[in-house]
Amino acid sequence: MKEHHTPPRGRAIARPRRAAVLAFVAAAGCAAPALSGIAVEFEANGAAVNNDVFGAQALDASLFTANQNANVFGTGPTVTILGKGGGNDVDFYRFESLTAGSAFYADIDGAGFDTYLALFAGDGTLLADSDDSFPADPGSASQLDAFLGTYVLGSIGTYYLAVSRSGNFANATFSGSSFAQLTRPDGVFGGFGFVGSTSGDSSFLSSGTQVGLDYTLHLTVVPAPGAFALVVAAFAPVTRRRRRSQS
Ligand SMILES: [Ca+2]
Ligand SMILES: [Ca+2]
Ligand SMILES: [Ca+2]
Ligand SMILES: [Ca+2]
Repeated sequence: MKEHHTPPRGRAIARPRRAAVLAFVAAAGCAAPALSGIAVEFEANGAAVNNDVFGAQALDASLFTANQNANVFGTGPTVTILGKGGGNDVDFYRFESLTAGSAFYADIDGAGFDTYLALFAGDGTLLADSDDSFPADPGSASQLDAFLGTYVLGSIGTYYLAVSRSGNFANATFSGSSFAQLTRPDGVFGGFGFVGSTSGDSSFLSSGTQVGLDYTLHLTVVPAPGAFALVVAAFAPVTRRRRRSQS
């Protein structure tokens, strides 16, 4: 039987742990402050405030900045999240894809436990998941650090990425041969993408409180080729009208 749980609504959101962010920046050897691209998970040890889509921590588009971290593939818009998990903790993050066909990948580095990642559509339907990553990618000492992607986000809109411990997997099932291997940016296995998994089922086998084991999660969303040109084209008529009205 599925376990029903109600996430606490009176959430006590910890203020961003600035000391932790600064320590991370120092450890990463960043010469200039790059705090706009870093988010700190708001969950506290012993709490379970972001264990489902309803409590998901929002990642504002402004957090995604051009990647300069050697532990992340490419230079695409990336946000780095300093999170904590372990046990049966599940951490959901919410983000928007601003163009249809954006390329997405999620990269766990330096986790203190065996991590698993699952990607969900805005309605909670499981799109892809991944557990171990062979060989370990830059920034990971262990292949137990999960890597999910590259996955093409088909439409503009909301998506969710969840982090949990390996073994505490997403519940959704899929039928037949409706899955395909994903390819990491460097050409090796990057998890599985699904078609037709249980609609709207974003539940996990278990949901528990945060134990406090560190992980670093990098999310990269690369706009589809030509998307920027389309955005410019969409604004061009407005620009032309404004110029005429000024003359
Ligand atoms: Ca990495
Ligand atoms: Ca957590
Ligand atoms: Ca959590
Ligand atoms: Ca793993």
